[in-house]
Amino acid sequence: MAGATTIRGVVPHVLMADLAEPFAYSQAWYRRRGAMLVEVTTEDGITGWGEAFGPPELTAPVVAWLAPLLLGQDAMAREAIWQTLYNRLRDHGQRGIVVEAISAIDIALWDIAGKALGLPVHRLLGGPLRTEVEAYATGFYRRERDDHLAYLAEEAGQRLAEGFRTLKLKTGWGLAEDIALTRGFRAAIGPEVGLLVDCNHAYDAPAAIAYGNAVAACDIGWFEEPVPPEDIDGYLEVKARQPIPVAGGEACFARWGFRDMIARRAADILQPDVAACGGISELKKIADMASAFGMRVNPHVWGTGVALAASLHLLAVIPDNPPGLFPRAPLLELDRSPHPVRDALLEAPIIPRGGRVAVPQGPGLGIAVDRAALARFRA
Ligand code: SMN
Ligand code: MG
Repeated sequence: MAGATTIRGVVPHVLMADLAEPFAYSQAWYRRRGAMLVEVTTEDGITGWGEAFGPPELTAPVVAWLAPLLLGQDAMAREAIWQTLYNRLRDHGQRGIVVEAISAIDIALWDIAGKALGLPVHRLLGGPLRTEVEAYATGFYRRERDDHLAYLAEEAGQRLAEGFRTLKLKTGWGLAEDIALTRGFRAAIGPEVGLLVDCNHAYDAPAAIAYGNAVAACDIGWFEEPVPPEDIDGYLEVKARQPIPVAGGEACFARWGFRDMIARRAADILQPDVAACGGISELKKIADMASAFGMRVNPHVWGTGVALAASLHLLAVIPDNPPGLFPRAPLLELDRSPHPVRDALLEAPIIPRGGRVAVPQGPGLGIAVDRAALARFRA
């Protein structure tokens, strides 16, 4: 069926930049940082943008492989297209790189739908419930230095001066070191600042339980990815045997990947990433499942302004859990670690004010990609 919103082009863009100072999380060092953006264009000249989490060099070929399935389809048929793409690679996909590539395409189709209708994505989703969200600051990575507590405390001072009220510390450097670092960091930031910790599944269940009990007095809001994402029984043990609420989900994919986490109540807080879990369409379904089970949803966000904007539109409609006059609204994850591509990509960057971020109000994702930045960082 040919029409105005018929898809005419699907182009993956691989962008990459060197970092001035390498940093590590518990699984790897980063010396470069990149992005994989998908540009989908229609017959009537609308351009939609999407983004995939995960290594750009791996997700881009999957998008290129899927592109022929999209050409000639109606971009408004997001749900039908999602099912076509997922089903076509189900026997070889279901998670990881494949679902990340589908996520980027789905986000671009929502951008197109909003632009075609002249409405921001959160209004297509039936929102907004809220027009701005409180952000927590992600960063606090390990650097190639020895004075870890000193540079982390300095970084904390910068974030607090910017208005953030909650900080997420990276751990996973060994149990004894993590306990000392967590206590030292809490002492450095004082008792009033919100503190979250994320070890990126550096522990098994006994180590995670030992850590959680050892830092019980540090008033930690959540303990993120205590054990590997495949170990649901490990999550349940950690939840039962240490006092900190458990978070996870940035390495879970699609409704089926979250089904067991939710049905077994393996975490207190779910963290689907819009650029990984299957896009805006799939994150909404996951959030609705979580709502039915009374679980909090705080999306994981780690990309450029494209993924950030998509996350903000979802944050505008994720239900309060539970609702009430004084609900606990979901938090935005705002990565403040260096990312040259992210910083240059949008014509008008999305910036926090007083630790809060406004949901974009323009049509679609409500952002404009700077073509000069695309050219500058092309890998
Ligand atoms: C994270 C995400 C992506 C790469 C490294 C670390 C982190 C987070 O777990 O939650 O932001
Ligand atoms: Mg994490």
